[in-house]
Amino acid sequence: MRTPSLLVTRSCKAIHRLQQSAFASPVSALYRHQTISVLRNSSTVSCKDDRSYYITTPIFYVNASPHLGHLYSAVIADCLHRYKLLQGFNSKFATGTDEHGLKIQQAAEAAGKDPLTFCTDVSERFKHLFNRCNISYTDYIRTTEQRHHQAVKHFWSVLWNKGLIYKGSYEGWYSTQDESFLTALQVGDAVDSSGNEIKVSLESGHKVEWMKEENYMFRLSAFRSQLLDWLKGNPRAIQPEIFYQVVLKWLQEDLPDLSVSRQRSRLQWGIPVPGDAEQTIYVWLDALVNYLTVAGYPDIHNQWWNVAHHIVGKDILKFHAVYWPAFLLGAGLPLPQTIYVHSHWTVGGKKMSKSLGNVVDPLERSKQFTTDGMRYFLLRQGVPDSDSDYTDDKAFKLLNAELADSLGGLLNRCTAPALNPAQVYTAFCPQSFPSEQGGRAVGEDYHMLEAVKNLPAVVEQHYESMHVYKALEAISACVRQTNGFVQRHAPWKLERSDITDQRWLDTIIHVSLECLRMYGTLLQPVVPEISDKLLSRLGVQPDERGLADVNFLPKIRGLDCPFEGRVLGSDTGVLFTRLENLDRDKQNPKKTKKAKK
Ligand code: ME8
Repeated sequence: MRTPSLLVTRSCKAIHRLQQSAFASPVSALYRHQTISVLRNSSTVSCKDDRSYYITTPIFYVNASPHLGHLYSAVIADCLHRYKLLQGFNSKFATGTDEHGLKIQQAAEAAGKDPLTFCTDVSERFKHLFNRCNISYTDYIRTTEQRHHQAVKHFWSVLWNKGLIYKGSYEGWYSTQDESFLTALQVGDAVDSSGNEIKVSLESGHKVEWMKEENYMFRLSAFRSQLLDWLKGNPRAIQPEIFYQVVLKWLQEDLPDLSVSRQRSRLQWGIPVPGDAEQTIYVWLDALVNYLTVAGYPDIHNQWWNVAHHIVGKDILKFHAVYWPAFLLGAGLPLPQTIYVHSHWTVGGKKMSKSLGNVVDPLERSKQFTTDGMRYFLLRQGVPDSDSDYTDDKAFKLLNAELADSLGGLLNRCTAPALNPAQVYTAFCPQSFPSEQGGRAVGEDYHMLEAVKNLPAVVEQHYESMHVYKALEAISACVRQTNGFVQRHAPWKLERSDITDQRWLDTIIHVSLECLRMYGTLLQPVVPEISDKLLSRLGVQPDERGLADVNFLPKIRGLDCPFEGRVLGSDTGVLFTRLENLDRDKQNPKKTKKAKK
């Protein structure tokens, strides 16, 4: 029988060979992707060069300022990126702006600016928001950059040389707002704000116009069965499952060829079709290639392209789960590992939009709730499978309850000079809290330890499937349990002059500090500043904060605890200051006063 390590080495070599090989046909590209997936899944230990990870957000249109939904996608991606770094991966994280197309051309005209100046201004606003919210991207791509033009032109030429693009004519509906072509079945009647009858996209509600043009078409119809094979062979390629099912359904319907250029006379703001200056490349083909540009395409790009994961909103699922994989198959490139789809933030049950005037400004809110507060709220309340409704009140309540009271309260208790006058990571006493019951700890305490010990595995599973809210729910439940543990044993009532009581008090604090160390470590991807403050206060050094360093409560297993006896960090500041909801307090002064008592 072959040993597992031999199998792994062989699988790794085979994956490497497949990744390096050049493929000519769409079928072989699909075969390569599937074979790599099978080999990866068959390896019990990850290959060395598997320690790379590449995560992307959509690149955002610069026709308007960023809103809460844009920040949400960026925060999810940032959280996964930071989590992968904690796991010891070499992670690349890209975000940026989508700057070509009719929509941008018109927005620049309306603003009376030349398109590039207009794009630069708005792109800078996105960058400012992301920097302010600790979005730790490693690459910020703008589609107006030279490196991207080169990648798009090269990509187009590959498809053209394979006979996958042909000159034809398109006649049908087009939505400039969505930069998308629609069939008659996707269009309905509506009335605009001036009372005129118009046609709109049934999916987005945006206005559509009839368009008839000579342009270039991509043979999308030729890829239907390969796309189906890909999805059937990779049921976790699109997550969550409901969106996977949506895509399967689309692929069972008609899949007409796709127009991939516009006449230059109508659209100047874009990349010209190589060899035909009368045509401009369709903005979605241009935009999707950004993921390759960042990976290094057309030069060496395998290291990143083979481990690519996309985060997208449900509004752009078809572009990412149908068009993009078809383009990639056509170009003989591997398909993304995962497309993580999230639903939308609504306000008053409606999708945020400028015309409805219900856009939530993420910059203003991140000042109000703090950066980490905003990040925590989005990830704790945002559910990928269904839309979440935003209200300020929800944010106030959640952040005060979970960050200020529960987590902050626990830290306060364990570090309060009254209970911990020496300001140290107190000692654990095995007689008070033996590994089996028999000391002063009770059954519920052992349950709590079990839950905290299992937390890294639970959190990992939820982070990996983009269910960050479930990871945070699990952490929050453990924090409550730890508070319950302290409350149950009321260390402030113990008799300090009694040596056994003093040892038990130190043990209660030691256990609670160990729990806090666990929470601080696991929360780093979500609330980096709060985690840093928490871990620093516990005296945990920056090189002791990886997932591999967690090693929860070793003393109960008779092992040394490197933290025991250490002096606590000197910053005694509040972990998360309670937020005052001034608007609500103004409306309900009595209620607020009472609540404060
Ligand atoms: O579609 N809730 O850009 P875009 C949650 N340029 N997320 C939201 C949201 C909401 N209400 N509104 C927007 C484009 N988003 C293209 C993408 S990628 C190659 C090109 C997020 O500025 C969500 O991720 O319209 C959505 O898919 C994306 O912003 C759309 O941003």
